[in-house]
Amino acid sequence: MKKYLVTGSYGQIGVALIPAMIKKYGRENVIATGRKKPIPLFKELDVIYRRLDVRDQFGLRSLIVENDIDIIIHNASVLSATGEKNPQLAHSINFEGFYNVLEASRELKIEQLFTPSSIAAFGPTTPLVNTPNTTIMEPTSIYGISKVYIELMGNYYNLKYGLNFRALRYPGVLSPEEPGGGTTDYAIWIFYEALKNMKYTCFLGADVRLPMMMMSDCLKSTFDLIEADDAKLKHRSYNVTGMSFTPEELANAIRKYLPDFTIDYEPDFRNAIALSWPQSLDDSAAREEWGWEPELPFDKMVPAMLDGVSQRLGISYK
Ligand code: AKB
Repeated sequence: MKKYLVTGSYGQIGVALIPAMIKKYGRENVIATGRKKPIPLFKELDVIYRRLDVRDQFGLRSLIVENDIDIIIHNASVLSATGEKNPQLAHSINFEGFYNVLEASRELKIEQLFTPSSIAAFGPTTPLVNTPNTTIMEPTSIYGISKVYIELMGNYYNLKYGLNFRALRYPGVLSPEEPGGGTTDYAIWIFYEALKNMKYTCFLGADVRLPMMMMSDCLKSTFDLIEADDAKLKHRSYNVTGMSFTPEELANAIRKYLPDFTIDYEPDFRNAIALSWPQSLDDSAAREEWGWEPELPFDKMVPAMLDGVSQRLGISYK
């Protein structure tokens, strides 16, 4: 069995990924790391958790060596909205942190480095409808620029040093867990506010269409790419998507379950970020090269989110 190290393990994706990895690979083979104290869920599951700031290259290398790590999943990142509030923090974590992980992976001969990229790697000059896997990438957010850096450096280390680098351009990822610092987060908060207050004020405009996927599909794509046969891969970074919708379409779908739900719109700086991102993605490269196929469509996502969020809030809506 391989040994895995996960950075940024208590983020929205990490809290779903770590339990799924433990189930798949065994508790003793998954080392979760992060800058803060372990979250209660990790204590409950007896997760092996080590404190790590990815900017600390010595701490990172010690963990890799002491735990005999084979594969790194590098999730630590400042997301789009937080990044615009603090570009300097985003630069130090997203650029310097990634460079440390990349260099440690090369020097310590890590078998595979997986890092999420994002739809944020695209920008206003990209064709924004059915965005191809290979196209213009001129993002305007610090987060998006860091994702282009990650993709290009990962590809460079693959060509120059043979590092087995792989990345997925995640769209907005939907799960009942509370998200933090992203632009696509509205599509989760809307469920919290609908269930608690029957109304939501959206920070994006009514017609801003963005690609999204359910967490189960995000985890599926991650495991599928990590386990894909290298000989089949013609790219290092892949578009993946599950659905695309606007806030208004999502509100209409929620109304089928909560007829009294209302939404209004007060677009802020995140609206401009969202307008510079793809509305939908062409994920045919992932489908053709490693068999990617999403499982959860829009009409199943809405009741799944209502069930999940209502459970977390202890509110019954049926
Ligand atoms: C964000 O909104 O910043 C993230 C992303 C799309 O990468 N969810």
